[in-house]
Amino acid sequence: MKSIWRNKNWPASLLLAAGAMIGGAAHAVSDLPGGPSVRQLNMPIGVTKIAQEQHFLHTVMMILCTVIFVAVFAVMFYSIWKHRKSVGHKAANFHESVVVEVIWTIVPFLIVILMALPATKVLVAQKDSTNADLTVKTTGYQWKWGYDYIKGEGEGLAFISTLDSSQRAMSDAGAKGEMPVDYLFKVDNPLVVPVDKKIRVITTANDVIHAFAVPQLGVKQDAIPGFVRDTWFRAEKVGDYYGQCQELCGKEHAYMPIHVKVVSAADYTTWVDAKRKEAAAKLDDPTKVWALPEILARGEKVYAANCAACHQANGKGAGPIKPLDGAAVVLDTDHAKQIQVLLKGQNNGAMPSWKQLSDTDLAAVASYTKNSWSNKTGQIVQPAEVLAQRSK
Ligand code: HEC
Ligand SMILES: [Cu+2]
Repeated sequence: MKSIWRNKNWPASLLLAAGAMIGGAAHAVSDLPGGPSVRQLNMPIGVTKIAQEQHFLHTVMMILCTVIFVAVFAVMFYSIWKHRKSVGHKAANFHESVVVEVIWTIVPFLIVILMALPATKVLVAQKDSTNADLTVKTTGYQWKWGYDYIKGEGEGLAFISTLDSSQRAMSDAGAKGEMPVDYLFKVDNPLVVPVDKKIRVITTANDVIHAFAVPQLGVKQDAIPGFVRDTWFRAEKVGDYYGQCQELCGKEHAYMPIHVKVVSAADYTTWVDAKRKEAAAKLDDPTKVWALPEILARGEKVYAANCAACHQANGKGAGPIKPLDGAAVVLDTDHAKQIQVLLKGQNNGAMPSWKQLSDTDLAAVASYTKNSWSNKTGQIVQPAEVLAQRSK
Protein backbone atom coordinates (compact mmCIF):
# COMPACT_ATOMS: atom_id res chain seq x y z
CA MET A 1 0.00 0.00 0.00
CA LYS A 2 2.77 2.45 0.91
CA SER A 3 4.21 2.62 -2.58
CA ILE A 4 0.91 3.98 -3.83
CA TRP A 5 1.59 7.37 -2.25
CA ARG A 6 4.97 7.66 -3.96
CA ASN A 7 3.35 7.15 -7.33
CA LYS A 8 2.66 10.52 -8.99
CA ASN A 9 -0.73 9.34 -10.13
CA TRP A 10 -1.66 8.20 -6.64
CA PRO A 11 -5.40 8.97 -6.75
CA ALA A 12 -5.84 6.66 -9.70
CA SER A 13 -3.61 3.99 -8.15
CA LEU A 14 -5.60 4.20 -4.96
CA LEU A 15 -8.82 3.73 -6.87
CA LEU A 16 -7.36 0.77 -8.73
CA ALA A 17 -6.08 -0.78 -5.51
CA ALA A 18 -9.49 -0.33 -3.88
CA GLY A 19 -11.13 -1.81 -6.96
CA ALA A 20 -8.79 -4.78 -6.87
CA MET A 21 -9.54 -5.37 -3.20
CA ILE A 22 -13.27 -5.35 -3.81
CA GLY A 23 -13.17 -7.28 -7.07
CA GLY A 24 -10.60 -9.77 -5.90
CA ALA A 25 -8.62 -9.41 -9.14
CA ALA A 26 -7.62 -6.61 -11.49
CA HIS A 27 -9.97 -6.60 -14.44
CA ALA A 28 -8.70 -6.00 -17.93
CA VAL A 29 -11.28 -3.52 -19.16
CA SER A 30 -11.10 -0.94 -21.92
CA ASP A 31 -13.17 1.88 -23.35
CA LEU A 32 -16.26 0.90 -25.30
CA PRO A 33 -16.72 3.22 -28.29
CA GLY A 34 -20.29 4.54 -28.08
CA GLY A 35 -20.52 3.36 -24.48
CA PRO A 36 -18.76 4.07 -21.20
CA SER A 37 -15.01 4.70 -20.91
CA VAL A 38 -12.66 3.50 -18.22
CA ARG A 39 -12.64 5.96 -15.30
CA GLN A 40 -14.93 8.29 -17.21
CA LEU A 41 -16.03 11.25 -15.09
CA ASN A 42 -17.80 13.64 -17.44
CA MET A 43 -20.84 13.12 -19.65
CA PRO A 44 -20.06 12.03 -23.21
CA ILE A 45 -20.33 14.77 -25.85
CA GLY A 46 -22.74 12.59 -27.79
CA VAL A 47 -23.84 12.27 -31.41
CA THR A 48 -27.13 14.16 -31.36
CA LYS A 49 -27.66 17.90 -31.22
CA ILE A 50 -29.60 17.52 -27.96
CA ALA A 51 -26.80 15.48 -26.36
CA GLN A 52 -24.27 18.12 -27.38
CA GLU A 53 -26.46 20.90 -26.00
CA GLN A 54 -26.88 18.99 -22.76
CA HIS A 55 -23.11 18.63 -22.55
CA PHE A 56 -22.62 22.35 -23.21
CA LEU A 57 -25.24 23.33 -20.62
CA HIS A 58 -23.63 21.06 -18.08
CA THR A 59 -20.22 22.62 -18.70
CA VAL A 60 -21.51 26.22 -18.54
CA MET A 61 -23.49 25.58 -15.34
CA MET A 62 -20.51 23.85 -13.78
CA ILE A 63 -18.24 26.82 -14.53
CA LEU A 64 -20.85 29.32 -13.35
CA CYS A 65 -21.39 27.42 -10.10
CA THR A 66 -17.66 27.08 -9.52
CA VAL A 67 -17.06 30.80 -10.06
CA ILE A 68 -19.89 31.70 -7.66
CA PHE A 69 -18.67 29.18 -5.13
CA VAL A 70 -15.08 30.47 -5.20
CA ALA A 71 -16.13 34.14 -5.13
CA VAL A 72 -18.60 33.76 -2.25
CA PHE A 73 -16.30 31.66 -0.12
CA ALA A 74 -13.27 33.86 -0.88
CA VAL A 75 -15.14 36.97 0.33
CA MET A 76 -16.47 35.10 3.33
CA PHE A 77 -13.17 33.65 4.49
CA TYR A 78 -11.30 36.88 3.75
CA SER A 79 -13.84 38.86 5.81
CA ILE A 80 -13.73 36.45 8.72
CA TRP A 81 -9.95 36.50 8.75
CA LYS A 82 -9.50 40.24 8.19
CA HIS A 83 -12.08 41.36 10.73
CA ARG A 84 -11.39 38.90 13.47
CA LYS A 85 -11.79 39.96 17.07
CA SER A 86 -8.19 39.23 18.07
CA VAL A 87 -6.87 42.10 15.93
CA GLY A 88 -9.35 44.43 17.60
CA HIS A 89 -12.02 44.75 14.93
CA LYS A 90 -15.35 46.20 15.96
CA ALA A 91 -18.44 44.81 14.24
CA ALA A 92 -19.88 47.17 11.66
CA ASN A 93 -23.60 47.80 11.70
CA PHE A 94 -25.44 48.15 8.42
CA HIS A 95 -28.99 47.18 9.29
CA GLU A 96 -31.59 47.72 6.61
CA SER A 97 -29.14 48.84 3.97
CA VAL A 98 -31.33 49.29 0.92
CA VAL A 99 -28.35 49.13 -1.45
CA VAL A 100 -27.14 45.75 -0.14
CA GLU A 101 -30.63 44.27 -0.18
CA VAL A 102 -31.32 45.38 -3.71
CA ILE A 103 -27.98 44.04 -4.92
CA TRP A 104 -28.39 40.64 -3.32
CA THR A 105 -31.84 40.28 -4.84
CA ILE A 106 -31.03 41.52 -8.33
CA VAL A 107 -27.74 39.66 -8.84
CA PRO A 108 -29.03 36.14 -8.04
CA PHE A 109 -32.17 36.88 -10.06
CA LEU A 110 -30.05 37.74 -13.09
CA ILE A 111 -27.98 34.61 -12.58
CA VAL A 112 -31.10 32.43 -12.41
CA ILE A 113 -32.49 33.98 -15.61
CA LEU A 114 -29.14 33.48 -17.29
CA MET A 115 -29.25 29.77 -16.39
CA ALA A 116 -32.94 29.20 -17.03
CA LEU A 117 -33.09 30.69 -20.54
CA PRO A 118 -30.74 28.26 -22.35
CA ALA A 119 -31.82 25.33 -20.13
CA THR A 120 -35.50 25.86 -20.97
CA LYS A 121 -34.72 26.08 -24.65
CA VAL A 122 -33.01 22.67 -24.62
CA LEU A 123 -35.67 21.14 -22.37
CA VAL A 124 -38.46 22.20 -24.71
CA ALA A 125 -36.56 20.90 -27.77
CA GLN A 126 -35.92 17.63 -25.92
CA LYS A 127 -39.66 17.13 -25.33
CA ASP A 128 -40.72 17.94 -28.89
CA SER A 129 -41.21 14.48 -30.34
CA THR A 130 -43.51 15.62 -33.17
CA ASN A 131 -42.89 14.88 -36.87
CA ALA A 132 -40.85 11.75 -36.27
CA ASP A 133 -39.62 9.70 -39.25
CA LEU A 134 -39.74 6.48 -37.28
CA THR A 135 -41.60 5.57 -34.09
CA VAL A 136 -40.43 2.67 -31.97
CA LYS A 137 -42.15 1.45 -28.83
CA THR A 138 -39.72 0.14 -26.22
CA THR A 139 -41.12 -2.03 -23.46
CA GLY A 140 -39.14 -2.77 -20.32
CA TYR A 141 -39.41 -6.33 -19.03
CA GLN A 142 -37.70 -7.94 -16.08
CA TRP A 143 -35.00 -8.12 -17.55
CA LYS A 144 -34.92 -7.34 -21.23
CA TRP A 145 -36.20 -4.83 -23.74
CA GLY A 146 -38.92 -5.30 -26.33
CA TYR A 147 -38.85 -3.17 -29.50
CA ASP A 148 -41.92 -2.64 -31.68
CA TYR A 149 -41.57 -0.61 -34.85
CA ILE A 150 -44.87 1.24 -34.85
CA LYS A 151 -44.66 3.82 -37.61
CA GLY A 152 -42.27 4.54 -40.45
CA GLU A 153 -40.00 2.27 -42.47
CA GLY A 154 -39.94 -1.14 -40.78
CA GLU A 155 -43.46 -0.76 -39.40
CA GLY A 156 -44.69 -4.02 -37.90
CA LEU A 157 -41.30 -5.38 -36.90
CA ALA A 158 -41.14 -6.51 -33.30
CA PHE A 159 -38.50 -8.33 -31.33
CA ILE A 160 -36.98 -8.81 -27.91
CA SER A 161 -33.44 -7.72 -27.06
CA THR A 162 -31.62 -9.72 -24.39
CA LEU A 163 -28.13 -9.68 -22.93
CA ASP A 164 -25.72 -12.12 -24.57
CA SER A 165 -25.95 -15.33 -22.54
CA SER A 166 -22.19 -16.02 -22.61
CA GLN A 167 -21.55 -12.61 -21.04
CA ARG A 168 -24.19 -13.32 -18.41
CA ALA A 169 -22.38 -16.58 -17.62
CA MET A 170 -19.07 -14.69 -17.40
CA SER A 171 -20.59 -12.44 -14.77
CA ASP A 172 -21.79 -15.43 -12.76
CA ALA A 173 -18.28 -16.88 -12.91
CA GLY A 174 -16.86 -13.72 -11.31
CA ALA A 175 -15.77 -11.87 -14.49
CA LYS A 176 -12.10 -12.75 -14.24
CA GLY A 177 -9.30 -12.21 -16.74
CA GLU A 178 -9.63 -10.67 -20.18
CA MET A 179 -13.08 -9.16 -20.69
CA PRO A 180 -14.75 -8.47 -24.05
CA VAL A 181 -14.79 -4.74 -24.80
CA ASP A 182 -18.60 -4.74 -24.83
CA TYR A 183 -18.86 -6.71 -21.58
CA LEU A 184 -22.48 -6.68 -20.34
CA PHE A 185 -23.49 -4.51 -23.32
CA LYS A 186 -23.75 -7.19 -26.00
CA VAL A 187 -27.31 -8.12 -26.94
CA ASP A 188 -28.80 -10.63 -29.37
CA ASN A 189 -31.01 -8.11 -31.23
CA PRO A 190 -29.91 -4.46 -31.20
CA LEU A 191 -32.35 -1.64 -31.88
CA VAL A 192 -31.46 -0.70 -35.48
CA VAL A 193 -32.34 2.81 -36.71
CA PRO A 194 -31.37 4.98 -39.69
CA VAL A 195 -28.91 7.88 -39.35
CA ASP A 196 -30.08 11.52 -39.61
CA LYS A 197 -33.71 10.57 -39.07
CA LYS A 198 -35.90 11.67 -36.20
CA ILE A 199 -36.60 8.59 -34.11
CA ARG A 200 -39.42 8.83 -31.61
CA VAL A 201 -39.08 6.35 -28.76
CA ILE A 202 -42.26 5.53 -26.86
CA THR A 203 -41.52 3.93 -23.51
CA THR A 204 -43.65 1.69 -21.36
CA ALA A 205 -43.11 -1.37 -19.18
CA ASN A 206 -44.68 -4.73 -18.56
CA ASP A 207 -43.92 -5.31 -14.89
CA VAL A 208 -42.07 -2.66 -12.88
CA ILE A 209 -40.61 0.76 -13.72
CA HIS A 210 -37.56 0.65 -15.99
CA ALA A 211 -35.81 3.52 -17.79
CA PHE A 212 -34.58 3.70 -21.36
CA ALA A 213 -31.31 5.65 -21.42
CA VAL A 214 -28.55 6.04 -24.00
CA PRO A 215 -26.10 8.80 -22.97
CA GLN A 216 -24.50 9.21 -26.43
CA LEU A 217 -27.95 9.94 -27.88
CA GLY A 218 -28.96 12.25 -25.03
CA VAL A 219 -32.08 10.26 -24.14
CA LYS A 220 -33.32 9.02 -20.80
CA GLN A 221 -36.96 8.26 -20.20
CA ASP A 222 -38.75 6.22 -17.55
CA ALA A 223 -40.68 3.20 -18.81
CA ILE A 224 -43.71 2.85 -16.54
CA PRO A 225 -46.25 0.00 -16.54
CA GLY A 226 -49.65 1.23 -17.73
CA PHE A 227 -48.27 4.57 -18.90
CA VAL A 228 -46.82 5.80 -22.15
CA ARG A 229 -43.97 8.30 -22.21
CA ASP A 230 -41.84 9.38 -25.13
CA THR A 231 -38.53 10.89 -26.09
CA TRP A 232 -36.66 11.26 -29.37
CA PHE A 233 -33.23 11.43 -30.96
CA ARG A 234 -31.68 12.12 -34.32
CA ALA A 235 -28.26 10.45 -34.48
CA GLU A 236 -25.83 12.36 -36.69
CA LYS A 237 -23.24 9.58 -36.94
CA VAL A 238 -23.44 5.96 -37.98
CA GLY A 239 -22.25 3.71 -35.18
CA ASP A 240 -23.07 1.60 -32.13
CA TYR A 241 -24.34 3.37 -29.06
CA TYR A 242 -24.93 1.76 -25.71
CA GLY A 243 -27.05 2.39 -22.67
CA GLN A 244 -28.61 0.57 -19.78
CA CYS A 245 -31.84 0.42 -17.86
CA GLN A 246 -31.51 3.32 -15.43
CA GLU A 247 -34.25 2.60 -12.94
CA LEU A 248 -33.52 -0.05 -10.32
CA CYS A 249 -35.89 -2.81 -11.40
CA GLY A 250 -34.93 -5.95 -9.54
CA LYS A 251 -32.09 -8.38 -9.17
CA GLU A 252 -31.06 -8.52 -12.85
CA HIS A 253 -31.25 -4.73 -13.31
CA ALA A 254 -27.60 -4.65 -14.32
CA TYR A 255 -28.24 -7.17 -17.09
CA MET A 256 -30.63 -5.33 -19.38
CA PRO A 257 -28.38 -3.27 -21.66
CA ILE A 258 -29.52 -1.20 -24.63
CA HIS A 259 -27.65 -1.38 -27.92
CA VAL A 260 -28.72 1.14 -30.57
CA LYS A 261 -27.21 0.46 -33.96
CA VAL A 262 -27.34 3.56 -36.18
CA VAL A 263 -26.91 2.66 -39.87
CA SER A 264 -27.11 4.43 -43.23
CA ALA A 265 -30.50 4.71 -44.95
CA ALA A 266 -29.56 1.98 -47.47
CA ASP A 267 -28.30 -0.39 -44.75
CA TYR A 268 -31.48 0.26 -42.81
CA THR A 269 -33.66 -0.77 -45.76
CA THR A 270 -31.59 -3.94 -46.19
CA TRP A 271 -31.95 -4.73 -42.50
CA VAL A 272 -35.74 -4.19 -42.57
CA ASP A 273 -36.07 -6.56 -45.54
CA ALA A 274 -33.97 -9.24 -43.87
CA LYS A 275 -35.87 -8.89 -40.59
CA ARG A 276 -39.20 -9.12 -42.45
CA LYS A 277 -38.14 -12.35 -44.16
CA GLU A 278 -36.93 -13.76 -40.85
CA ALA A 279 -40.30 -12.96 -39.22
CA ALA A 280 -42.23 -14.45 -42.14
CA ALA A 281 -40.19 -17.65 -41.96
CA LYS A 282 -41.11 -18.02 -38.29
CA LEU A 283 -44.82 -17.62 -38.95
CA ASP A 284 -46.52 -20.92 -39.49
CA ASP A 285 -49.24 -21.25 -42.04
CA PRO A 286 -52.28 -22.58 -40.09
CA THR A 287 -53.68 -24.14 -43.28
CA LYS A 288 -50.59 -26.30 -43.83
CA VAL A 289 -51.30 -30.02 -43.79
CA TRP A 290 -48.58 -31.87 -41.93
CA ALA A 291 -47.24 -35.39 -42.26
CA LEU A 292 -46.95 -37.47 -39.08
CA PRO A 293 -43.14 -37.62 -38.65
CA GLU A 294 -42.60 -33.84 -39.05
CA ILE A 295 -45.46 -32.88 -36.76
CA LEU A 296 -44.26 -35.37 -34.11
CA ALA A 297 -40.78 -33.84 -34.17
CA ARG A 298 -42.33 -30.43 -33.62
CA GLY A 299 -44.67 -31.75 -30.94
CA GLU A 300 -41.86 -33.36 -28.97
CA LYS A 301 -40.24 -29.92 -28.57
CA VAL A 302 -43.51 -28.24 -27.56
CA TYR A 303 -44.18 -31.01 -25.03
CA ALA A 304 -40.69 -30.80 -23.51
CA ALA A 305 -40.94 -27.02 -23.21
CA ASN A 306 -44.50 -26.71 -21.85
CA CYS A 307 -45.96 -29.96 -20.60
CA ALA A 308 -43.23 -32.26 -19.26
CA ALA A 309 -42.82 -30.15 -16.09
CA CYS A 310 -46.24 -31.42 -14.94
CA HIS A 311 -47.12 -34.47 -17.00
CA GLN A 312 -43.55 -35.85 -16.94
CA ALA A 313 -41.48 -36.90 -19.94
CA ASN A 314 -43.03 -40.36 -19.71
CA GLY A 315 -46.59 -38.96 -19.81
CA LYS A 316 -47.52 -40.62 -16.53
CA GLY A 317 -48.25 -37.40 -14.60
CA ALA A 318 -48.06 -37.42 -10.78
CA GLY A 319 -50.65 -37.07 -8.03
CA PRO A 320 -53.46 -34.75 -9.17
CA ILE A 321 -51.80 -34.32 -12.56
CA LYS A 322 -53.61 -36.83 -14.72
CA PRO A 323 -51.56 -39.15 -16.93
CA LEU A 324 -51.69 -38.56 -20.68
CA ASP A 325 -50.38 -42.05 -21.35
CA GLY A 326 -53.54 -44.10 -21.88
CA ALA A 327 -55.92 -41.15 -21.22
CA ALA A 328 -59.29 -41.56 -22.93
CA VAL A 329 -59.45 -37.93 -24.03
CA VAL A 330 -56.04 -38.29 -25.71
CA LEU A 331 -56.87 -41.55 -27.44
CA ASP A 332 -60.31 -40.38 -28.64
CA THR A 333 -60.82 -40.21 -32.41
CA ASP A 334 -62.87 -37.06 -31.82
CA HIS A 335 -60.05 -34.50 -31.61
CA ALA A 336 -62.29 -31.65 -30.45
CA LYS A 337 -62.37 -32.69 -26.78
CA GLN A 338 -58.60 -32.77 -26.38
CA ILE A 339 -58.17 -29.51 -28.29
CA GLN A 340 -60.74 -27.87 -26.01
CA VAL A 341 -58.83 -29.04 -22.91
CA LEU A 342 -55.67 -27.47 -24.34
CA LEU A 343 -57.37 -24.21 -25.32
CA LYS A 344 -59.47 -23.71 -22.17
CA GLY A 345 -57.64 -25.67 -19.47
CA GLN A 346 -59.42 -28.03 -17.08
CA ASN A 347 -60.43 -28.17 -13.42
CA ASN A 348 -60.33 -24.40 -12.78
CA GLY A 349 -56.89 -23.92 -14.26
CA ALA A 350 -55.20 -26.83 -12.47
CA MET A 351 -54.53 -27.76 -16.08
CA PRO A 352 -53.73 -24.28 -17.51
CA SER A 353 -55.05 -22.88 -20.78
CA TRP A 354 -52.51 -22.98 -23.65
CA LYS A 355 -54.37 -20.68 -26.03
CA GLN A 356 -51.28 -18.44 -26.29
CA LEU A 357 -49.48 -21.23 -28.22
CA SER A 358 -49.89 -21.14 -32.00
CA ASP A 359 -52.33 -23.42 -33.85
CA THR A 360 -49.37 -25.35 -35.22
CA ASP A 361 -47.77 -25.80 -31.80
CA LEU A 362 -51.03 -27.00 -30.26
CA ALA A 363 -51.72 -29.38 -33.16
CA ALA A 364 -48.16 -30.68 -32.86
CA VAL A 365 -48.33 -31.33 -29.12
CA ALA A 366 -51.74 -32.98 -29.44
CA SER A 367 -50.42 -35.23 -32.21
CA TYR A 368 -47.36 -35.99 -30.12
CA THR A 369 -49.41 -37.13 -27.09
CA LYS A 370 -51.60 -39.25 -29.38
CA ASN A 371 -48.55 -41.14 -30.64
CA SER A 372 -46.21 -41.43 -27.69
CA TRP A 373 -45.60 -43.94 -24.89
CA SER A 374 -48.30 -46.64 -25.12
CA ASN A 375 -50.54 -44.29 -27.17
CA LYS A 376 -50.21 -45.60 -30.73
CA THR A 377 -53.25 -44.09 -32.42
CA GLY A 378 -51.62 -43.02 -35.69
CA GLN A 379 -53.93 -39.95 -35.60
CA ILE A 380 -52.72 -36.53 -36.73
CA VAL A 381 -54.22 -33.30 -35.41
CA GLN A 382 -53.85 -30.57 -38.06
CA PRO A 383 -53.48 -26.83 -37.26
CA ALA A 384 -56.75 -26.10 -39.08
CA GLU A 385 -58.63 -28.24 -36.52
CA VAL A 386 -57.18 -26.15 -33.67
CA LEU A 387 -58.06 -22.94 -35.50
CA ALA A 388 -61.65 -24.16 -35.91
CA GLN A 389 -61.94 -25.02 -32.20
CA ARG A 390 -60.73 -21.59 -31.06
CA SER A 391 -64.08 -19.98 -31.74
CA LYS A 392 -66.05 -22.74 -29.93
C1 HEC B 1 -49.07 -26.78 -14.33
C2 HEC B 1 -49.09 -28.20 -14.60
C3 HEC B 1 -49.57 -28.62 -15.98
C4 HEC B 1 -48.99 -28.34 -17.18
C5 HEC B 1 -47.76 -27.47 -17.43
C6 HEC B 1 -49.78 -29.03 -18.16
N1 HEC B 1 -50.78 -29.69 -17.58
FE1 HEC B 1 -52.14 -30.87 -18.51
N2 HEC B 1 -53.04 -31.22 -16.74
C7 HEC B 1 -52.64 -30.76 -15.53
C8 HEC B 1 -53.55 -31.24 -14.52
C9 HEC B 1 -53.43 -30.94 -13.02
C10 HEC B 1 -54.53 -31.98 -15.18
C11 HEC B 1 -55.74 -32.67 -14.57
C12 HEC B 1 -56.89 -31.69 -14.49
C13 HEC B 1 -58.11 -32.35 -13.85
O1 HEC B 1 -58.04 -32.58 -12.66
O2 HEC B 1 -59.05 -32.61 -14.61
C14 HEC B 1 -54.19 -31.94 -16.57
C15 HEC B 1 -54.94 -32.54 -17.58
C16 HEC B 1 -54.57 -32.61 -18.90
C17 HEC B 1 -55.34 -33.30 -19.91
C18 HEC B 1 -56.64 -34.02 -19.71
C19 HEC B 1 -56.36 -35.40 -19.17
C20 HEC B 1 -57.62 -36.10 -18.78
O3 HEC B 1 -57.56 -37.32 -18.72
O4 HEC B 1 -58.63 -35.43 -18.48
C21 HEC B 1 -54.65 -33.16 -21.09
C22 HEC B 1 -55.02 -33.71 -22.46
C23 HEC B 1 -53.47 -32.39 -20.78
N3 HEC B 1 -53.47 -32.06 -19.46
C24 HEC B 1 -52.51 -32.04 -21.72
C25 HEC B 1 -51.48 -31.16 -21.45
C26 HEC B 1 -50.57 -30.69 -22.47
C27 HEC B 1 -50.55 -31.11 -23.93
C28 HEC B 1 -49.75 -29.82 -21.86
C29 HEC B 1 -48.64 -28.96 -22.51
C30 HEC B 1 -49.07 -28.06 -23.55
C31 HEC B 1 -50.13 -29.76 -20.45
N4 HEC B 1 -51.19 -30.58 -20.26
C32 HEC B 1 -49.48 -29.00 -19.51
C33 HEC B 1 -51.52 -30.00 -15.28
C34 HEC B 1 -50.70 -29.48 -16.24
CU1 LIG C 1 -34.97 -2.36 -15.81
